[in-house]
Amino acid sequence: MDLKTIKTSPFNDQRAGTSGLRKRVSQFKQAHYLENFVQSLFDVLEDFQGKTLILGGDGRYYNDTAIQTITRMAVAAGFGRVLIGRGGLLSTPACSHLIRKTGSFGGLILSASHNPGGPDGDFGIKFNTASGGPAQENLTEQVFARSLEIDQYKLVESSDIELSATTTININNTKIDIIDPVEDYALLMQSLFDFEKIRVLLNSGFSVCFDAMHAITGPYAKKILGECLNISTEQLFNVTPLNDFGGGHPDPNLTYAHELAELMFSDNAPDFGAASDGDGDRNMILGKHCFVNPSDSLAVLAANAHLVPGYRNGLKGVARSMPTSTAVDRVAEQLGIQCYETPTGWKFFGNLLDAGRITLCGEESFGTGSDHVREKDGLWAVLFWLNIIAERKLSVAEILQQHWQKFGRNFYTRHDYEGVDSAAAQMLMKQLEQQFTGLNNKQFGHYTIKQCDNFSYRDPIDDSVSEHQGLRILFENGARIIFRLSGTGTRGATLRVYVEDITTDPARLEQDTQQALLPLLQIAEQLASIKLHTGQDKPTVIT
Ligand code: VG1
Ligand code: CO
Repeated sequence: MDLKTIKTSPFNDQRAGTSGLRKRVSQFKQAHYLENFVQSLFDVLEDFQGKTLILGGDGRYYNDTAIQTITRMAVAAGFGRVLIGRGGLLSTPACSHLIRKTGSFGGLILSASHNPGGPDGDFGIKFNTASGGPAQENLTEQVFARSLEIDQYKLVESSDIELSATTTININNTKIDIIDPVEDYALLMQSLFDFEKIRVLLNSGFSVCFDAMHAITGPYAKKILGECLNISTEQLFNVTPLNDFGGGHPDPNLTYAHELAELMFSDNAPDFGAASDGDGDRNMILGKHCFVNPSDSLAVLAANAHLVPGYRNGLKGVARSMPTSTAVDRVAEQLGIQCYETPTGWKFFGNLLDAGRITLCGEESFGTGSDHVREKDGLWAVLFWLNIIAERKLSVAEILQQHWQKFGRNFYTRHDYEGVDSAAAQMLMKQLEQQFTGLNNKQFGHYTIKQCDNFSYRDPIDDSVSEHQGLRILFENGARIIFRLSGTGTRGATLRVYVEDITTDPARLEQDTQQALLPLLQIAEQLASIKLHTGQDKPTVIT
């Protein structure tokens, strides 16, 4: 087939955020927009001729068109093989696994994760390297620089490829394989967890439900939870991926997965409930009448990992993103292993995982994962919890209570203010940071400030430094208030306020989170005038 070179001119907004390039569909649909980004990436990458590229996405609107375009460009660029999930589908963790398993050069994941989809929603694209993890900042910055200069891109003139069935075709010197998106991932899960034990738990009457939120985990849940674990189809909700996620927000939290949350707090609540996000890397875990805070989830997984086949030999170390609560730090201390604190975003865990410094890692934003892939992994976390429950024979609530009794409890909440005017959000951050020098040792009731800073991270493996990763107000007793602006939003700014306090007082362990954190929330308002700057009296989402 003929190669065609198309003239183009740069856009100036193709810098990757926390997790790849994420924009409104209307922006992505502009002529040459996607092509410019992909060609900028191919221009910057080296030595991929003849090698394999993995390609797939979460099935959102524009996924199909983008798959066709990228395949034509990958052929023109000289990849030897393009491996595409059937229907153009691959979850983020499954893509990461395939890159690693097949020894591919890298992969392109088409997703805007938890952001809404559809013609008026968002689209996104992210490049993962041979390790299976998201590209590091030095690469994404090179791509951005290239995107400001680009004047042409190349593609092969071919008709659309058929994505609906597994098959192999050749275009010029490139082999295109359409593969089952679930199979390899399902095998990986079976190698890590004791499916037989989980089946025994389920047969004993322990009831489980899962909400795929009309996103990518639908087919994975049907195979792994439905076929392998015999969970009935009535217990698997919204498992048909829709290109607009049924009009919902595929974000597994108490606000956007409210149907599941309501069920889990109702009289006929099952014993266990879980949900995942647009691209399948997040998880929300609920027990009967009980919500597991993601920071606690990471700590519980770390404390119980030795019960699970894949982690029986113990953990090398753990890591959490800076705003994630320090619950896992105390588990690490007891286990005598290192705990690393990284900036927000999975790309920062990659080096630690590759270097064998850590086995488990996680973020407060409903993301947990391990060295089995180089992304966070939603269904993996669900299976991990089920395996722990099958071993310990306790309810989710009992596991949490016992954890808090042993390690103390981190009260933790995140308040998101979405759709804030960008300039106003910047002003809030600037004015707060300006006060920092005067805040040291300042006392608010029984909270005394120990340190305030703008978090900066030096990667212990490659010494790269990432600055301005969030404003931290740290108190003497371990309490923290953190302010950050989101790097994944596409509409104005999203302010995230993370608040945490620690207690070991047995009488306080069961206290309501928002109640326990009220004094710190008031300090946050006092210091940052959140209502004034955002023009909102209350957060859009409370976790
Ligand atoms: C958010 C979360 C962050 C996560 C990122 C990508 O980023 O806070 O923890 O890594 O989303 O998640 P931000 O910059 O909006 O706070 V996702 O599920 O792309 O897969
Ligand atoms: Co996601």
